[in-house]
Amino acid sequence: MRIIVGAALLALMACSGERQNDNTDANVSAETAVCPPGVSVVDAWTRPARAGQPVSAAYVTLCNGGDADALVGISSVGGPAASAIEMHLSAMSDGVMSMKQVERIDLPANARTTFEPGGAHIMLIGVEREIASGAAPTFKLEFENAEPIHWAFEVRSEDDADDGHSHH
Ligand SMILES: [Cu+2]
Repeated sequence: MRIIVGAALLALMACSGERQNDNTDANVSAETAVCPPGVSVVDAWTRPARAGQPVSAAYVTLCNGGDADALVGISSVGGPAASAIEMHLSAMSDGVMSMKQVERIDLPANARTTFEPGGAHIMLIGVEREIASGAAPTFKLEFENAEPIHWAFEVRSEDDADDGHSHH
């Protein structure tokens, strides 16, 4: 009897973790902002990585001055930066950070949406070539409504990206 109850509980937990493809259950930070018409890039950076590194991450801040839109695709331009590039959301649950792949990240109208460590991020799986300053990757960002954007991401080390939280 105890075993059956345990299995049912596990099934319930698995289901509750399956809400997908919207920002409502994850910590994507979006704040009201005055943006140029359409979707534009405010900031875009990626961590340095060596060829063959299993995973790395990139981050972008997008300003949407048009109607509600969504980021629906990311790919590398000029040769693959990684064997797979996915959009991920991070979420904290019971003190454990987990992440999941999503097909879209909503970009509310007249708002700035920020990808950041611990939140929405671009996951680079299987880094194919070195990512370093002077070897910055260019990504193509595709949107539901706005025109695609090609953007060279700035390469920043974790320390550069770390604003004010000194941990040395
Ligand atoms: Cu991830």
